[in-house]
Amino acid sequence: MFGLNELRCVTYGSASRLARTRVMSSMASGVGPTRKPASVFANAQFAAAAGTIQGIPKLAGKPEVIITGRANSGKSSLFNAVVGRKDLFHTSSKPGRTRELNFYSVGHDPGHLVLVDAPGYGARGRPEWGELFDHYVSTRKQLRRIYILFNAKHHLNEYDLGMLANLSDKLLNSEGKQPFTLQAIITKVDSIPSGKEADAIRKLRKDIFKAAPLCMMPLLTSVTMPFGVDAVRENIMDACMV
Ligand SMILES: Nc1nc2c(ncn2[C@@H]2O[C@H](COP(=O)(O)OP(=O)(O)O)[C@@H](O)[C@H]2O)c(=O)[nH]1
Ligand SMILES: [Mg+2]
Repeated sequence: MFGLNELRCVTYGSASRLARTRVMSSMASGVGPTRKPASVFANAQFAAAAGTIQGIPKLAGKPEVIITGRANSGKSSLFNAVVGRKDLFHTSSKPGRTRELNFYSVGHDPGHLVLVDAPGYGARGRPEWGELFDHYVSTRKQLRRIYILFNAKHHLNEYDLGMLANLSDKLLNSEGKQPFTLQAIITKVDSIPSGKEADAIRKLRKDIFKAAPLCMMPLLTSVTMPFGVDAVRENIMDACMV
């Protein structure tokens, strides 16, 4: 086992920095204390699924974030942890189970924001899932942030590098504006062999930065410990300005 302090050390203290940023920005805008994550993420519910480009639902235009990553990187598990549920998002030890974009509204009606779970990419992915994801990312007006997940136990592979390059290309639109931001998350940090945590995380962080310098510094998570889930909640709230 390894200590939480060691992990905090390698995150550059991102959780506390985020909390501080939130306090400072709420003071700057004069709006007073922001909402509590527990109330924002309460009452999550399935809203719609899209297996084709034509099927992408309009919904009410609430801010959205989407999660991507290789199959099995922990996407659905992390969203379950964020909303405090065990099985709202379908998890599986077998890759390739999510075949559609799944939209979940979060918060009491009409909801604060929408979480979008996506099929994994990689050797077991399918070209039509990639087209669906690409179309959504290129056209969705309410998209605020993309979360790209990396399993702490793996090195980046050609699919990860391809996705980071693809998303980097989309970070600036034809008018030179940035329609959304890109945030990396290193998942399953509990599964790094003891004593190798700092090296493994440092290497992944360096490789992500090399591939996509505009991608934000990875957050670290484990849903089994659990670790880092609050920081992800705060991060989503910042992205959606909730
Ligand atoms: N040890 C560990 N296992 C995890 C963690 N997150 C997810 N898993 C497991 O990894 C597998 C794939 O998770 P899932 O969320 O379905 O991945 P997805 O395909 O990216 O949506 C499941 O067996 C999960 O129980 C974590 O933080 N630590
Ligand atoms: Mg999944």
